[in-house]
Amino acid sequence: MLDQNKIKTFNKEQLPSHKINFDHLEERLTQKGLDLEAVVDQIGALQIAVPSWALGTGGTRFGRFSLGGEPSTLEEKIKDVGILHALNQSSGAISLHIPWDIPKDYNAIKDLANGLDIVFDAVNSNTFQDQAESLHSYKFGSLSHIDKAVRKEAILHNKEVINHGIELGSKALTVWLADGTSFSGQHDFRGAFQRTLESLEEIYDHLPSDWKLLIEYKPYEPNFYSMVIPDWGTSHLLASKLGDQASTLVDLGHHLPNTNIEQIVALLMHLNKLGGFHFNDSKYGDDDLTVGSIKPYQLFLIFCELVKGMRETANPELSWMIDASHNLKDPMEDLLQSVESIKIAFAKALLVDYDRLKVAQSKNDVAGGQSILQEAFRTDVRPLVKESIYRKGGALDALEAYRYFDIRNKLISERGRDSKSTGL
Ligand code: AFD
Ligand code: MN
Ligand code: MN
Repeated sequence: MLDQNKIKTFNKEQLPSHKINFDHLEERLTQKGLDLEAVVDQIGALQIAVPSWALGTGGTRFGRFSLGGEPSTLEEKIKDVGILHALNQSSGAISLHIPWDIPKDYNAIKDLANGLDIVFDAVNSNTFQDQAESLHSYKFGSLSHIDKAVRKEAILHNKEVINHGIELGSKALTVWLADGTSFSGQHDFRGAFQRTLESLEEIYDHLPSDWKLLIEYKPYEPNFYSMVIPDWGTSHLLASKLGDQASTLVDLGHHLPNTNIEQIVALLMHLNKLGGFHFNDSKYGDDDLTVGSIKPYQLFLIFCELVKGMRETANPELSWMIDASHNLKDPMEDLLQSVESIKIAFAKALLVDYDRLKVAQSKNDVAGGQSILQEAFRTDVRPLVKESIYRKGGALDALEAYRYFDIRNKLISERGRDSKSTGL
């Protein structure tokens, strides 16, 4: 549907001179001893995994308004990520959700992804919905369930998810548990924690030696009184008890209002236990809104901790993934906006003069420290992001190009107005 020549034609119309103007930045970067080429390369190298479940309309418990042309097979999902990646050259990975995305033919799926320059990031298990072949119900939990038989089934499911991932070249399993309670007295907190730990130990033992186990946390929903893994501390405690291959996954929407997420990111990196992200944004809860659309300064501060952490800690390679649910926007447009927000926050964080910041902190120069950060945040880095994508053959304006090529209508004519994606 999209090839580099078509994108080149689009770019030529957008920018006949083929020269993106970032003179104002060049001088500033040089002043700060930053090499423009290196900054552009770093921005270009950042690849953000697209969640397979977010390529369709997510819906809420109050309804779902599909817009048609949605991918209803794994092949179609991979093709959609291929379109995004052709446009922004920054979505070179997909995160699958099992059993929604079980390949029928691993080699065919790998060839399809490979042909689109896409790799498989973390695979996600699902013990929050009863599966067709489920002998038991996950209604009262899974890895923490009081009934050993249910726990065994949930453990087996996670091992199967790892096996699917191994076939596809994935190197990480993300475990998010819906386990918890909605009423006091429903279960014993310590017993539920211990059962969860022991279940995770069995899953951990099944991990290949080059895999990661990413343990996600969430303070509420679908349970509303307690969750078995409610916060970063519990996730970190489990990851520490399990071993070096286990770490914490930070989903930006999984914090109570006003939580200082950048501090959590800093501490997890200090402990070499930050495994990766599910990027989104929220106003009130796990709203799964477009990352950077509500709190762009928070996203920038998170990236400042990431840039420092990647330079100063031994934290392992991160999994950069989006996790959002689109109800009002075209999912593909939302994902293009998400990736752009992430790249802009990262580019701004690269511009911060961390040496000067350290000096300000050593003198308790509060205003000085704040202005160093805000000066970078207030810099328009879009030309750098555009250049990093343009050099790799992407579109100068991915969202504009998506509309210019009328992709949604092409998908609707190909797949029909009623095609619905599986998943959340
Ligand atoms: C829901 C959960 C959690 C999980 C995702 C995919 O809140 O974020 O990572 O589904 O399973 O959003
Ligand atoms: Mn998530
Ligand atoms: Mn979530």
